Amino acid sequence: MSTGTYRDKERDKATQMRDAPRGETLLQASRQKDDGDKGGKDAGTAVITRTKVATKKPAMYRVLLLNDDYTPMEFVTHVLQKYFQKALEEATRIMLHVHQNGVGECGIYTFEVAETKVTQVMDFSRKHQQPLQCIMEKK
Ligand code: TYC
Repeated sequence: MSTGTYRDKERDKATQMRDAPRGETLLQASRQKDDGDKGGKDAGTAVITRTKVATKKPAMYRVLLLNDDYTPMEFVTHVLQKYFQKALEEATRIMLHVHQNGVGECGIYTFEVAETKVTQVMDFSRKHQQPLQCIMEKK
């Protein structure tokens, strides 16, 4: 059950989207055709149901690394390679961007993938006693 935090609500939404039926009824038209004086009970009754497949792009989230004065540069590039599938050159570029600007983007993902990455990086940093911070924000 949701405890009502922003994070819980976003997770509920993501789950609902995943489990929602794919079709959505847009029009249900029922037409009573005049059957003149023939007196037929249900003669000329038509039910037309048109169904449109409702496709909706999922909300996307940026995963960001924050700079600090303590975490070694090599640790950050390792994190970018291990959890964000970056090659060493790209990992180094992102790490230096964070080092110089205070914050930088590691990738853009759906809510549940972004949340998993943040948790993985935070757990890994804590395990290695580094203060590195990883956050997510809605695009
Ligand atoms: N500023 C850190 C240093 O000089 C390196 C660093 C880069 C730390 C990026 C965190 O997200 C970070 N050792």
